[in-house]
Amino acid sequence: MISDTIVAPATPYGIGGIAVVRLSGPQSLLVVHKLLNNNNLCVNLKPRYATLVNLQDENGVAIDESLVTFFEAPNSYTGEDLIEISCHGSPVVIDKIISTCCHFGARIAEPGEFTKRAFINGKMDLVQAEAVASLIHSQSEESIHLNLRLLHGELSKKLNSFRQKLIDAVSMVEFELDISEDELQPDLNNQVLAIVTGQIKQIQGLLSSYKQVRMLNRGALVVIAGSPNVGKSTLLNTLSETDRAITNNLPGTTRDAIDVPLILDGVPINLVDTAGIRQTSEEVEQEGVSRTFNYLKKADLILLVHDPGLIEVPFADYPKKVPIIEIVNKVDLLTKTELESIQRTHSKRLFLSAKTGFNIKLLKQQIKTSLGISSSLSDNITITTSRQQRALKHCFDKLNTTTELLSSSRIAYELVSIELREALDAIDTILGKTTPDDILNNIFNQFCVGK
Ligand SMILES: Nc1nc2c(ncn2[C@@H]2O[C@H](COP(=O)(O)OP(=O)(O)OP(=O)(O)O)[C@@H](O)[C@H]2O)c(=O)[nH]1
Ligand SMILES: [Mg+2]
Repeated sequence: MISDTIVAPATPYGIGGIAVVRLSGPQSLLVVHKLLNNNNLCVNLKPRYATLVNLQDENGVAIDESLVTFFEAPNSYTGEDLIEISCHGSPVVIDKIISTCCHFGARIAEPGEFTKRAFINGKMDLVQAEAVASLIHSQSEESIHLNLRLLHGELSKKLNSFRQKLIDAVSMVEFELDISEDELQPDLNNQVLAIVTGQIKQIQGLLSSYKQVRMLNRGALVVIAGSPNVGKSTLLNTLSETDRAITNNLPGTTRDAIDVPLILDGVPINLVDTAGIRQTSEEVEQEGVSRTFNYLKKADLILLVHDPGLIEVPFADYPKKVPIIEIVNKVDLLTKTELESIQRTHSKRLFLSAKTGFNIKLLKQQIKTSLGISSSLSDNITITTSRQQRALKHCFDKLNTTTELLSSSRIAYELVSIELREALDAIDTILGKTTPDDILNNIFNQFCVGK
C-alpha cells in the first residue's frame, strides 16, 4: 500500500498560458485543502468538476488563482486520489505551489512515478505504461495511432491470449507427468505441437515488424555518404527544404556530420549529411571521415551519392547489412545521350539532380520503400520497445526448443514443461506480471517528471 503523496509539474517548465501541477496519494485532498485554507474554507471539491480557487502558502500569502480538479480514487490515472491544479504558467508560481504542497506533507515525484503508481494499482499493465512513454515521444501521426492502440490494450490482449494458450499447453504436459501409464492422453504430442507452432507463427509476425515500429517511433537514421564534392550537402538541403548545410565546389567542405529531422509522408527520419570519404592527411577532415563511418554503421538506410564522372564506390567497407540507395547526382550537367549511356551501364542507380530537384520525388518514395515502413503499419498491432522485443525473442526461442523436444523419438515431457514455463515467464515479464524491480525502475525513469 502506497502511503505517501507525490507532487510534480505535469507541463513543461517555462512560461505559458497555464501550467498543471499534479498531486497523487492518500493526502492529496488534505494538502490541497491546506492550500485553500482561510479564504476558501467552504470549498467542496466535487470529483471531476473544475473549481476556481485562491491558493496561498503556509503563511497565508497569496500564490495564484487556479482551477482545481479532484479525481477520486480509484477513478483516476494513478488509481489514487489525484488532484490537478491548473495555475498560471509562471515557473515562480509552479515552484511556489510545489514547495507549499511539500510543506503540507507531499513530496516531489520521481520521473514516471504517476504512471508507476497507475501500474502498481492495476490501472494499466507494463505494455500500456510503455505505450504512454512512447506516445509522449511520438514523432509522427502513425506512431501516435499505434501507441494509442497499445494504450487501449490491444497488444496486451494479444499477449494475454498467448499466455492462455501456453497455460493450456503447460497444463496438458504437466497432467501427463502426474497421471499413471494407463490414463495417458492419446494425442497429447500433436495437440501441444499445434498450440506451440501456432504461437511461434504469431510471435514471429510481431518480432519482424519491430524494426519498422522502432523507426516509426524514434525516426529512421538515413545517412548520406559518398566521395567529396558529389553533392551530398546539396541533397540534404533539397530533401529537407532547408539550407542547413554549407555547400561549395571545393571538395572537403563538410567536416562534421549534420543532422536534420524531417517527416517524409508521415515517416519520421533523421537525415544526416556526412564528410566526403577520401584519404586525407588533414586532421580535422580525417576525424570527419571517421565520423562518417560511425554513422554508416548505425544507419537504417544509406544514400550513397556518386558524381556522373566518378561512378565507382569510393570505399569498400560500408556495412553490408544496411540497405543502400545508390544515387548518381548532377545529371543536369549531362546531355541526353550521356545520361542514357550511363543509365544503360548502371541501371539500378537512381539518377537525379539535387540542384534542380529532378527525380527527388522518386528518391523520397524509394527511401520509404527501402525502409519498409508503410503508412499502414499502425493498422497492425506490434511490440514497440527493445525490452518487449528481447523478452518476446526469448519466448520465441523457448517455443522453438519445445517443438524440437516434441519432435524427438522419446519425448522428455519434464523438459517440455520447463521450456514452456520459461516461454510463459517471458510473456509475463512483458506484461509486467513478474518483472523485477530494477527493470521496472529503469522503465519508469525514462518518463518525464509529472507523468
Ligand atoms: N550542376 C549541379 N551541381 C551540383 C548538384 N549538386 C551539387 N552541386 C554542386 O556541387 C558542388 C558540391 O556540392 P556539395 O553539396 O557541397 O557537395 P558535398 O558532397 O557535400 O561535398 P563535401 O562536403 O566536400 O564532401 C557545389 O558547387 C554544388 O552547388 C547538382 O545536382 N547539379
Ligand atoms: Mg558537404
